[in-house]
Amino acid sequence: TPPAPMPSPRSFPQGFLWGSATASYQVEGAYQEDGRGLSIWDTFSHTAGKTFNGDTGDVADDFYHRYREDIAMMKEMGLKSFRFSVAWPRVFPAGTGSPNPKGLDFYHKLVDALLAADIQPYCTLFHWDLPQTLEDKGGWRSRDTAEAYAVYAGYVAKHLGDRVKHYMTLNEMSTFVNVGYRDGRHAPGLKLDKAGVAQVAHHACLAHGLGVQAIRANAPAGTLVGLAENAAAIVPVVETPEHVAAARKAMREENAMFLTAVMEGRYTDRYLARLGAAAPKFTAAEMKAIGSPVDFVGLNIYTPHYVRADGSEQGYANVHAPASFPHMESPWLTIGPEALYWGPKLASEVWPIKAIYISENGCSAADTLTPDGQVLDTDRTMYLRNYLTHLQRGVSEGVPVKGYFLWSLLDNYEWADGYAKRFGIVYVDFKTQKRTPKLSAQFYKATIAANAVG
Ligand code: GBH
Repeated sequence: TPPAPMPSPRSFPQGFLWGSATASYQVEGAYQEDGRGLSIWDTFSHTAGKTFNGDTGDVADDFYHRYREDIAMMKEMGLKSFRFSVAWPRVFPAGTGSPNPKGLDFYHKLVDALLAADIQPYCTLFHWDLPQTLEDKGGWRSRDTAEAYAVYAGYVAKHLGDRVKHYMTLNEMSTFVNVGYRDGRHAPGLKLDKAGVAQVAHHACLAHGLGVQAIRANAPAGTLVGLAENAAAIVPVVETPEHVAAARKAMREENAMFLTAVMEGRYTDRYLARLGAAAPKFTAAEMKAIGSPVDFVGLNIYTPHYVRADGSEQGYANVHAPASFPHMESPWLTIGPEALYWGPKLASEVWPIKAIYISENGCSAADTLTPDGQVLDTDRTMYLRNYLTHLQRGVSEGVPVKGYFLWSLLDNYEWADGYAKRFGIVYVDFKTQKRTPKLSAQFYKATIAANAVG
C-alpha cells in the first residue's frame, strides 16, 4: 500500500497498548538475594575494564525491593502494560537442574501487583543474563544451552501462565550474539570468528524456536508467544517506488541472521552464500523448530537503517550515516523517526505477521536536575513526539501495531555504559534511589490520556 497523508488529529485506535519496558539485570539489583545464581553480566561487570567506571548491576534501581512504588508510578502515568524480564539465574541458579522457588516468588509478586494495578504484564524470558554456570559449559556456543533455555522457559510459563498471557522468548538475539560473542563489548566478552558467531546465532534462534514450543506446551491455551528483536528498521532513503522496492528486499536480507530465519524457518541463500565455509551447521528439524509460528513480533526500534536502490543484483545498498547525522546522548542512537513507520510496515508486508508490538523505543539524553529538582528533557520529548507521530501514520494506515513499550520507565544500568547513559522517563538518583518523573513522563502521560500524539 502506498503511504497515506498524515491525518489529523493523530490518534491511535481504541485499546492501543501503551506501556514501558525494563530488563531484570538493568533494574533489579539484589544480585545475591533469595538464592539467585550469578549471570555472565555479574562476571563481566565485576571484571576490571569491561564497563564504564566499573559500574555493575549489583544494586541498579533496587527494583527488586521497590517494585510496588514503581508500579504506583506507572499507574499514575496511565500505563496499560509493563514489559519486564525474568532473570534465568533467579529461577534456575545453575541454569539447569533444580529450580529455586524463592527466585520465582519475586515474579509472582510482581505480576500480582501489576494486575492489581490493572497493568498487563508482558514477560521476556531472556534479556541477556545467562547463568554463569551455563557459560562455563560453553554458553551459546553450545547447543545444550538452547535445550536448557526451553526447559527454563516452559517452567516459567507453567507457573505464571494463569496470569501472564504474553511472552517474548529472547530479547535482541542480534545484540547479545554480535556484541557479546563477536565484538566482546558485552558479556561474555568473546571475540569469536565468523563461523563461531554464526553457530552462536543459530543456537540463539534454536532457543527461540524450542522456547516457543515449550511455552505453548506448558501455558494455558490462548497464551501468546513472540520475541523482541532489534531487527534492522529499514527506511527507504526517499519515498519513491524504486527505493521502497529496495527497502523490501533489504528487510529480508539485512535481518537474515535472526528475524528472517525465525519468520521463514530458513536462512536465506544469500546469507549462507555470504558465509560460505563459515555457515552454521544445522538440521532440517532445527530449522523447522526455529520457524515455529509466533503470535506476534516485537520490534525494538531506536535508529533508522537507510537503504537505496542501486541497480545491483542484490537490489539495494545500505546508506551509512554521515558524520553530521544527528544523534541522542549515545553516539549510536541516530535520530530517524520514520523508522517507526517503515520498520513495522515493511515487516508486515514481507511476512504474514498478525500483530506487532514496538517492544522498545526511546533514547538516552543528558538529563540533569534543575535547582528546583526538575528534569526538563525537551530533547527526549522531541524524540518521542516525532517517533510516535510516524508510528501513528503506520497504525492509521493499517499496519498491525498493537502496542508500544517505551524504553525505559527508569534510568537504569545501561550495560557497558554503566549508569552514564540515562534512558528513563523517570530520573533516578543512584545514591538515594529517589525517583523524579521527567518532562518526558508528563508528555507520555498526556499522550496516553489523549490516545493521540500532540
Ligand atoms: C536495547 O538495545 C536493549 O534491549 C536494552 O537493554 C538497552 O538498554 C536499550 O536498547 C538501550 O541501549 O556501544 O557501539 O557497541 C538497543 C540496541 C545494540 C544499541 C548494541 C547499542 C551497542 C553499540 N543496542 N549497541 S556500541
